[in-house]
Amino acid sequence: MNIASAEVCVTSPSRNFVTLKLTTDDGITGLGDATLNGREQAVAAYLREHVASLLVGQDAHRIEDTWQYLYRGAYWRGGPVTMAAIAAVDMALWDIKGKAAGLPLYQLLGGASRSGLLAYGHASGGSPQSLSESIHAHIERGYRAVRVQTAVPGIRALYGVAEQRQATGERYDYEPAGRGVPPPEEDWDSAAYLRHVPSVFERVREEFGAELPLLHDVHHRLTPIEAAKLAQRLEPYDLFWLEDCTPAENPQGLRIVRQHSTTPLAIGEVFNTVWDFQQLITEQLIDYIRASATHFGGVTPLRKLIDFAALHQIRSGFHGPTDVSPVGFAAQLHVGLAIHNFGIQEYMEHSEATNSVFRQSMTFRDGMLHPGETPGLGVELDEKAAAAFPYQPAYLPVSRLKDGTMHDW
Ligand code: EZ4
Ligand code: CO
Repeated sequence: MNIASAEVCVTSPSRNFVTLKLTTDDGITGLGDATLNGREQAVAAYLREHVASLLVGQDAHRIEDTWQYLYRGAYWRGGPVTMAAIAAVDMALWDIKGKAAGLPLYQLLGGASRSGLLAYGHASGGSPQSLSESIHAHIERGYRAVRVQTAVPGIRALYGVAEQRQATGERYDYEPAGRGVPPPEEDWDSAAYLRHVPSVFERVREEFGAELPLLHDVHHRLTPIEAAKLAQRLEPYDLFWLEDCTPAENPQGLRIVRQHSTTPLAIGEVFNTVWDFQQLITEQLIDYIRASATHFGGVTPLRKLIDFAALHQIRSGFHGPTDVSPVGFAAQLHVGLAIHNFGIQEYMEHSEATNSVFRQSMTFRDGMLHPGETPGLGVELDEKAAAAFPYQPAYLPVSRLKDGTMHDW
């Protein structure tokens, strides 16, 4: 069973997605997600110009060897563009293998280790009242865990707080990123943020009780000592995790956070290879792995990473924003169902438009996700529907301090 063709589809139903479709000489198709938010066309070009011709004629069953060929065989390796491209090839080959075997991917990974995956949704609010309403709305939709993001007095617009876009009259959505050029701008003030956030969790715990798992995402914006202060101040509110509290490039910074707090830490949604995680895992500096199949080179390396993490009692918390396509999301649902050290799965819910282009066997019931029983990944791309949503330039916002200094994402 050889690969006969490799085609790339860029479509924008609510936001841009890059999808690789491999077709074998006996007519089986496999899909892979290569979406890289704000840099989509770079990955599409990498696949079209540099990878597609290497794949045609190759044995579609040789997933490990193909992965090593594309990763190890290139002199310039790693980085988000390369690893998203390799991820798409890897996922598409797993999809094909599952369809050839007549089995959903999780069966090929060892079978189910649980009945479903605990999901968390994104609650947010510009005021205590609207935050409370957003948490209630999530619980009503079935969520048993929520991420809590909040507006901060003194910060005009803050990423992850959906309602602020109306308040500020800005021309962009928070999720997805803003469409058009240039990227929208937000502001940031670490001191204001540190003063405000603990009081928000105090109120949320008072209202919702001790049991609801609460998560919070800092999006890499604090220094290690600021993050340590936040993790320490949040300790009474018993977070499920504190996410991306410091810039991801500086793993030893988390030692300082660890010295001051037992708040569980999650990091790694922007990481691309196991090497980015090596020190964090071996030094026990994190509790949850935030990698996504899409930005980490696919199912093959994600499985190896999570098995490595298991040696250190670290669990999965794979990145599941709407900028991972339904194809990439399905891939990590299959991994999450099969592994032993599953922790939680982020779930942001794709739009109606996205779901009309990507038809999925995945289900969400009573707060639990399941990839379904369709052979392979369980996602089909409706190419006719996709063609109605051409690529649109779109960017995440950038952050500046009050004096104009660029700040970390
Ligand atoms: O901001 O994927 O935890 N989730 C997140 C996401 C990221 C987006 C950026 O593309 O941080 O919402
Ligand atoms: Co995040």
